[in-house]
Amino acid sequence: MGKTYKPAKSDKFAFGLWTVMNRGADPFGAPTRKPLDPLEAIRRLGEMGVYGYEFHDNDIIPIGTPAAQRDKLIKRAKQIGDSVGIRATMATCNMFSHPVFKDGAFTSNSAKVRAYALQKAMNAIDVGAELGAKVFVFWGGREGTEVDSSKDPAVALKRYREAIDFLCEYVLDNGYDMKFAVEPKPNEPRGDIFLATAGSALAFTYTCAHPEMIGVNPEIEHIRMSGLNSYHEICQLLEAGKLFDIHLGAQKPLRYDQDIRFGAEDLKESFFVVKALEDYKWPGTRAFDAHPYRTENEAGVWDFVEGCMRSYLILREKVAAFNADPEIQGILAEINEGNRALEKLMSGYSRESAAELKARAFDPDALAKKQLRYEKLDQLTQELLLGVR
Ligand code: GCO
Ligand code: MN
Repeated sequence: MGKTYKPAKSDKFAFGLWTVMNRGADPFGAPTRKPLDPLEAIRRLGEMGVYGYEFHDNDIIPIGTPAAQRDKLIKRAKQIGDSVGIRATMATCNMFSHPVFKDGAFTSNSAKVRAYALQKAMNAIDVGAELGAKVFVFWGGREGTEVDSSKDPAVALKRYREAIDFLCEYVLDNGYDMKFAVEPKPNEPRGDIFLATAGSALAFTYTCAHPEMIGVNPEIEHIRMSGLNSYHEICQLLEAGKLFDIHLGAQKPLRYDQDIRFGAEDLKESFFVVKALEDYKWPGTRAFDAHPYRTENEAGVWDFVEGCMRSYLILREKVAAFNADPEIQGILAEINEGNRALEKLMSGYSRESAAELKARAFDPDALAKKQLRYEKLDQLTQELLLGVR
């Protein structure tokens, strides 16, 4: 009681500018909110305790903006950011809105479109560097197909890689302090999008010329759209040292991209995502990428912002309670049964360790008899989340 759950800059929350600028349009309906000026969005987010903002080139600088105006907009964004203590933490390139990208950007069948995409990406990287963003995301929303005869996915991925490799060299050549993160998504707006899951994006990074510069930006909604477990996907990236950014939001599984407020669906999975980020002391920003409901007016946009952060802070508190709960920790200790001698044997191959392991007598029937108290463990977790523990 009496807790405010007010975000501090040290909580390192971030929002995509496009999330609060979203006007509630969907494929069946027109916008329900007035346009929000990006500089105003930066100011308001900063005032609300948000640490960083993420942006597409065209969120701040519309296509075709003359150079002098571009410079002025960047300067204004910096000034406003400084005045309310918010910085650009991630930049990205919009390669999906303009009809030129209707059949892809880096994977388009047209060399001219691919070249334009590369040019646009370089310009966006320049803007990102000027505003101090250390992460640059590639969400290939249009990199995909509806018609499989139109594109060979192997060729498309080769083109994707060539573009990323080119841009890595561009970053290095310019001495920018910037890393890349690929954001996977299975579908929408394309029927099928290349690099559909965290695992496929992760594998792709290792095939690039500078794998150390490229990680993954998983989004909870995109993972759940495939019916997968966002906690598992995120932990795999953490373990591989490839979690370079994250997009937090909520989503019912196996549906269109609902992009709803963080914590609004599957609290338990959201809890475990927060637990992973906190337990591993992941240093990145806790970035939200979702949309206010279409039913909201301008005031509701800020309720959405506040709600995302409050849910994160409350879940973070629940993580601390989980980690300190004697009964929960007791069950965890009980199921994590160690054995020093065996662990040593398994920890690295040698002929001797292999021979010793093969000679050991195990009693699988006896081992199988141990009760694993997962009913109790999950119920305790549930009750902790429900606030009665
Ligand atoms: C989506 C995506 C986008 C990207 C963002 C960065 O709505 O499917 O999440 O929001 O994350 O546009 O390019
Ligand atoms: Mn996203």
